[in-house]
Amino acid sequence: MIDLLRIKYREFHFIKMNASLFLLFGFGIGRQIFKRTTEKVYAIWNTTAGGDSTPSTAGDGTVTYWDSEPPEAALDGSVSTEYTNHGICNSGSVNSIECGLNTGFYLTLAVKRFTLEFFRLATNREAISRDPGMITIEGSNYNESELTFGKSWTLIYIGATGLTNDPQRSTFGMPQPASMPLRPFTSYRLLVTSKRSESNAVSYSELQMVGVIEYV
Ligand SMILES: [Ca+2]
Repeated sequence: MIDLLRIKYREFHFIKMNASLFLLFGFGIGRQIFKRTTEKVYAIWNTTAGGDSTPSTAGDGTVTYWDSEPPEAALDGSVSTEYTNHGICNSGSVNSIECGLNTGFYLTLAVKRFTLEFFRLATNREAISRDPGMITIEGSNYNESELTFGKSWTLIYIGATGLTNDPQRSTFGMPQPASMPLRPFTSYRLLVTSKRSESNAVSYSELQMVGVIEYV
């Protein structure tokens, strides 16, 4: 009897959770969660919205992301894996509010085009101080080879990540709507412009993008 009650309790919360997602995202009218397949994800640092992309490499010094926490980890569907970039700092830096800012990633989607309507960002596993606070998201329909140039990008979101109130570790924050008018793009670029507090990096486990997918 107790086990049956436990199952019913879990079912209630499962239905409640999905009802919330339905209200937030309006599933069922053509919107889907983007799922990365074979897309190459380019790590970048020292980059601002509208500016040229500067490549970031794996390592533990300045200009690097952790080798075991690459940008692909922010698009693998799991909140147990994360992307950590030091930006102007390194793994041994004194904690600073600047470390990891103006870092991020971009990718060209394998699908034909994607219109971003909402997104959610998920926290990293352990370091609350590394949580992104403000970000920019840009879209582009230029060829992949031209995406290092700032002129190829169109700003479609500038604002909060939805993590102002800590949702706990490895957990999605509040959904954030993309700016109007909504437009389809083949590529997306995310940059972190502020974070919660002093630390030696910026780190987040997942970017979940919800919108309308046009297939090839
Ligand atoms: Ca992940």
